[in-house]
Amino acid sequence: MRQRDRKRQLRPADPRLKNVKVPDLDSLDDRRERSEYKAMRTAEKQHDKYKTDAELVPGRILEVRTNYSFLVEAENELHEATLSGRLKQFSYSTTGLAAVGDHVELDISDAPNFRVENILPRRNTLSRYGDGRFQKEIIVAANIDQVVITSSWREPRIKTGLIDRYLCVAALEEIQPIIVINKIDLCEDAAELEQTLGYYRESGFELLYTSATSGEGMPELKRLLTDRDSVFSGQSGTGKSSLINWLEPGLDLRVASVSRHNEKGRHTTTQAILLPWSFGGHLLDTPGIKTVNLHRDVLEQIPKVFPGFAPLATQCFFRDCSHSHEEDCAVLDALEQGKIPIERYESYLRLMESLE
Ligand SMILES: Nc1nc2c(ncn2[C@@H]2O[C@H](COP(=O)(O)OP(=O)(O)OP(=O)(O)O)[C@@H](O)[C@H]2O)c(=O)[nH]1
Ligand SMILES: [Mg+2]
Ligand SMILES: [Zn+2]
Repeated sequence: MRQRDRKRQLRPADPRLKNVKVPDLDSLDDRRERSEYKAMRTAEKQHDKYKTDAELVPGRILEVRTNYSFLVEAENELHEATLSGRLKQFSYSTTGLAAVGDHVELDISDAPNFRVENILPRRNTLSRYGDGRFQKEIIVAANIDQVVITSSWREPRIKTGLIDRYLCVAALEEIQPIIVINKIDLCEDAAELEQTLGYYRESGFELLYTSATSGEGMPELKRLLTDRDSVFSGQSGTGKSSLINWLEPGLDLRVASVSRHNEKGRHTTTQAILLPWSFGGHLLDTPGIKTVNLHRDVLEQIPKVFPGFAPLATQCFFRDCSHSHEEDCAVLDALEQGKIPIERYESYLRLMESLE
């Protein structure tokens, strides 16, 4: 039998499958379209009739346990809640319907069976993308104020390319970035430190040198975190959990022992839970990442949002200047004058190349 005929024979004859609508796979590849679609469905759903006896209170998803069950904060209490049947029908999406940080309406009428009846539109999302063709989106958190880009000066050695990518993501999603360089106690050459990182401060970013061992820089970090919702992100072993434990000893998050952190590919933090600070606001500790993939859609925006380029890009002769071969390019001029370190410009080119 030819291969093609065999396939035909194997096709399922189940009549129930005939009317099943499968989501258009191409639309999964386009993030903007998808979020618009989601927002539209959410808006539609808002007009659906609720159960008449529903008693709705505002809440926030602190943890996504499965596609259908969550930890929700509402009226200053924590509740286990499930997705309402009405919303379940929309959750075919690969990424799930609800994300950590989502604002919801919680039906408390049938307590202790709490139901998430409505997911409100998101202000922003911090997402990761797979690097396959479809660049599957994984939402790390929604509706957050700031991302704490946590690097360590050594162990593991600082990767400024990663900081650049994070800063682009933050700019695109309008999330306030805070660059934290931890393990500053391991730094022996302050001049090298400043030479590597001073550019970020000069470009207007919040840049902190911290040590969870000596406490250096920690009061300043605490001040920036107070009353805001922050996501800690960065490579594994940079000290995200250690910083959080220093600030909020009661949490007692798991921290890698030095020997464990030397084993490659181990991640100490695995769960994503939005936790309240005792000094106001929330925190999300995330597992370490190796790289930050951006969605290819944003390629054209990178020349405008790459760290330090924003004020220059408006001065380039071409509005869509890619700062690579064009005449009258303010970025190339600044590079020539030594105002942009060559390392940053090379990092920019690498990022652009990776999105092409
Ligand atoms: N010398 C020094 N060591 C630190 C500092 N902060 C954390 N460490 C150590 O670095 C190791 C990793 O710390 P973690 O807090 O587990 O790092 P993490 O970023 O949460 O790692 P993942 O959860 O795997 O992403 C631990 O052995 C900490 O004791 C610091 O400021 N200085
Ligand atoms: Mg951790
Ligand atoms: Zn230019």
